[in-house]
Amino acid sequence: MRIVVLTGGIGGARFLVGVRAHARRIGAEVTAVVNVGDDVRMHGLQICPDLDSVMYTLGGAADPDRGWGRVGETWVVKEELAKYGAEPSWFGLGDKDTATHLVRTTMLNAGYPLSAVTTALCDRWQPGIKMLPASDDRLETHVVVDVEGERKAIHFQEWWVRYRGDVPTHRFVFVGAETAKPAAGVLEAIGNADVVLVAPSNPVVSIAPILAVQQLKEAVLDGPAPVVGVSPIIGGSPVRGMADRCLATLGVEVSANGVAGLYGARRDNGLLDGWLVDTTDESANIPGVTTRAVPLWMTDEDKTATMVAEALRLAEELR
Ligand code: GDP
Ligand code: FO1
Ligand code: CA
Repeated sequence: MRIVVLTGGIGGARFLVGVRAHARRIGAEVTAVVNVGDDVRMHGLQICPDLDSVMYTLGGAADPDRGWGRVGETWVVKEELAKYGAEPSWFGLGDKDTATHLVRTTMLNAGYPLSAVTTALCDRWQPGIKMLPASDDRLETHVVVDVEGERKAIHFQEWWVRYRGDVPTHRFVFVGAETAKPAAGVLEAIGNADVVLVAPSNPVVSIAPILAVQQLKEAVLDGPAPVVGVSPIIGGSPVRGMADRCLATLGVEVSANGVAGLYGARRDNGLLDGWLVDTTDESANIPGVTTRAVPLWMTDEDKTATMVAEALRLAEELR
């Protein structure tokens, strides 16, 4: 069986730990198609937060509390940059993390596509699944906000890290989406998939930027595989992060139903055939989407693997 997972960073990475565990039990292959909308050039380095969250988490090097970056990280480079007054000083550039960005930026400057760079970095981390960026082209999430008395678009990282989303926010723009192509290997993976899972990632700034790559979205919608999503919202709020703030910006209800409605039913040219909601959201239902209530707390690998097994079972029923 070939499983493709559309994923963001922290939440998606934890989901992928369960997907990998279950895939090993049933002998399935896993390909993660990872959001690149968070990617940012800072201090001359190309930083890919969601790819790195997935790579470090599956490689066993992620800091579990912080959620992003490396366990045992130090911040000497960051402090030295601040002493030079090198902006942005609000972004947490870790020393260990900087080595990843240096290797990646060197390879990108040498002309390698991000997909090849990711494969090279994974050679060290051995994530145990195939990791692909959604696109090898520039695709950045920018956010239209009101700051210092003016309306402007800022990079997602500035919105998320500098402002913590705590500014009047009007919309999210996926810069480059009109021309971005699926990364090498993405269309093949989707075309060969037996099932496509949508990780319990932030629907607005993790999943939507992936689907903004038009040919990728079409490949999923027109592909042979059933699409089963997992709600990132339990009992009306996100388990962590700012998905509620993101959904509110879109005027979408912060609920499992609201997210499923945003994704849409496949029969109505939307994304979902199936939708897993938490047992506390039993009443969720979206016309055209088969909803199943199972425990959705990813508190450990086994619980997540059980949730993944449920998603695959639902996909089988929907085939
Ligand atoms: P990010 O890119 O680093 O923000 O990570 P993702 O977008 O991949 O995932 C963030 C989402 O994961 C948040 O909206 C959380 O609600 C969701 N999440 C985190 N932990 C859990 C969990 O245990 N269960 C579920 N269902 N969702 C979770
Ligand atoms: N998130 C923060 O909240 N604060 C930071 O200083 C920060 C630095 C950072 C550096 C590298 C990296 O790969 C991720 C980093 N993140 C940081 C997370 C990043 O903002 C992600 O885009 C969010 O977690 C949403 O996915
Ligand atoms: Ca992200």
